[in-house]
Amino acid sequence: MKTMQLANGFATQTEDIDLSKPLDDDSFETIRDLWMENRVVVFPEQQLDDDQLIAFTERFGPLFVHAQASLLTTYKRKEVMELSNLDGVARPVEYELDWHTDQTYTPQPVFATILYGIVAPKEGGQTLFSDLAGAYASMPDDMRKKVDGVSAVYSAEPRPKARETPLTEEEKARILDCAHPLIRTHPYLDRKALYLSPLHIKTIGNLSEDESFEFLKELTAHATRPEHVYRHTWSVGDVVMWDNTSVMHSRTQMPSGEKRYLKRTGFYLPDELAVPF
Ligand SMILES: O=C(O)CCC(=O)C(=O)O
Ligand SMILES: [Fe+2]
Repeated sequence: MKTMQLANGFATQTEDIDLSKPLDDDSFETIRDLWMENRVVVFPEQQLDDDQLIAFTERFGPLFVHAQASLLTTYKRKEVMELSNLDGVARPVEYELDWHTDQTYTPQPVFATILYGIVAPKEGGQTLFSDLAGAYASMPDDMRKKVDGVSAVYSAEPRPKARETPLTEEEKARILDCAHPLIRTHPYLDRKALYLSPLHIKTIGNLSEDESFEFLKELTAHATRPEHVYRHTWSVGDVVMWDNTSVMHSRTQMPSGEKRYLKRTGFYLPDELAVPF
């Protein structure tokens, strides 16, 4: 398989793979290894219907369904979310989105998220990735001491109310705050990463909310230094798959008038590896 490195020590792009066909065992293993090693893989020029997108996703693990069901109402199948600002969609997704890691506010967060580009903006609406494994490796000792053995408490209500999708009463009762370690060991690799979701962290260790916020800013600044970031500019047909145990992501602003439409799936870890450790 031909690949091209996209960023400093992580993120890669394949050049000759068609995801619409069922993957044989060898191709599957190769892609899985490539993805876990590189945390982010871009598969350009794909053409997938929903069944094919689901079949590809499901090959890797149990299909993800979003904890916040109110986010799903724009689409037919609960395993496929739509991020769209095309005319007529009920809730246009076109706002900037702060750094986060998916579903950290659940006890067993989703392993991978997959986005598939159907309409790409000419400008803006990039997806940015921060390499949290690289950020762990480059972390200064004094910072590492402050995260080693420490947990953070996560909440589904985003800190700045950026998402315009507040929890319903039912969701508030069901999706409770939960804690995860700030240093996470990869479920399959001998590799540690900072585990961070700035959009969702409420408190860190014994710090107050204000102190936690200050420390979180320091950690985020370190993790998003340019050498740890890959910026993905969307083209129609791109499939981008990332490892939520090892990267966090954000979305940049889009000039008004730009159109963007992505479909989104994901898969979970098996239960015995699913709780971050
Ligand atoms: O729209 C994007 O670029 C990213 C959206 C996002 O955070 C996600 O799908 O998890
Ligand atoms: Fe996300």
